[in-house]
Amino acid sequence: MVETQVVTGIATPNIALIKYWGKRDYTGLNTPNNSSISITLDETVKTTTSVVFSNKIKKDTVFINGIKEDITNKKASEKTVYMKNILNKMRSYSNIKENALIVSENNFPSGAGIASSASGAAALVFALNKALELKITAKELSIMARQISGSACRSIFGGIVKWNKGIREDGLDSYSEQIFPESHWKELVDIIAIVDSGKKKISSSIGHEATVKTSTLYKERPAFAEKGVICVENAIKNKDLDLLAKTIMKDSNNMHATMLDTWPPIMYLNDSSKEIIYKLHELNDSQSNGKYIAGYTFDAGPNAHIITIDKHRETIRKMLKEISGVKNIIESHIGNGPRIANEKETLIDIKNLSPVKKNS
Ligand code: 2P0
Repeated sequence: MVETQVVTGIATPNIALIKYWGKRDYTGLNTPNNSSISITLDETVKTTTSVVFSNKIKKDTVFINGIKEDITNKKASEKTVYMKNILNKMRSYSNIKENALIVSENNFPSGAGIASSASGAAALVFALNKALELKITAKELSIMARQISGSACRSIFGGIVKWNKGIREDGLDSYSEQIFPESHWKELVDIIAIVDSGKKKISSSIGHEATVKTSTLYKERPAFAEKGVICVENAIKNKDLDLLAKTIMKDSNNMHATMLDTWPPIMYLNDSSKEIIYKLHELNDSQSNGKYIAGYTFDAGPNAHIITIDKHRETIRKMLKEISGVKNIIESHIGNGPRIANEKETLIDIKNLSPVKKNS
């Protein structure tokens, strides 16, 4: 890098159709007990991350959603430490050794039922790869992103993505790959029903570990999820919405059953989530041809992701509007993965080496 330049990466969250819950490693590798499949969302929901390296920056500085995070602080959160480790690792591969300014923002509220850690980590490693002139492959970026937050390794790709669990202790065979491009099934849509925009009481990281340690039911889960991965892959290949809907609902229910079986129990679903589950089963069971038209899936929170195709959007929206606990609805189709943004999208004021001021 001849002169200081700002690089901006944009990445979007992903929603797992077959879930990742439970790790083999808790030291920061985030290697999972089972493979998983997800859809990467479009830019309706996205994280934008700008980075710059300069000898005018006194120490590595990070702003997330307008708040300065001290990544050099010894009391920093686990995810912040993982982020610092990846920044240092990627910088060690580069000729660029200066300190970094990183500014990251989500265009969706943190309580929107969408995992911002996945898009955040993916946007960061994507931007760092370019800013540090590394030319690291997407597979390796997936491994880097996984070490900040497990599910982030799937947001490195667009379309339908599979995270192969891998078996190696060093995690080098645990990464994601695109199995179908976004163009394969364009009509597929995630209708997100927000029933609670508050922060979750138990973080995913704590939940993963507690479930593996204490749930008896969990012993069955990895094998069940692996079968689900094959089933979802076939359902998507054949655009079989009935099979897709049934498989993802069973997987979500299975994961939440292991959470409830954790000691002390973990319950992410609330009464409105349960009402959505009952209403969607009623709607599916009332179809005259016996085929399901949509499936729900819930992450580590009460907000529903209803996976369907455009043809049934209005029917689903009508169903959701009749549920009083549904506060907001967000819709996202399949996206095409991370990209380097243009100058207009930058979040860094290069003259002052600071975050750009809003409305300026
Ligand atoms: C998933 N979740 O597959 C599952 C479904 C939540 C339920 O991945 O500790 O934030 O950073 O590896 O990735 C949430 O877990 O956990 C998650 P860490 P992460 O999307």
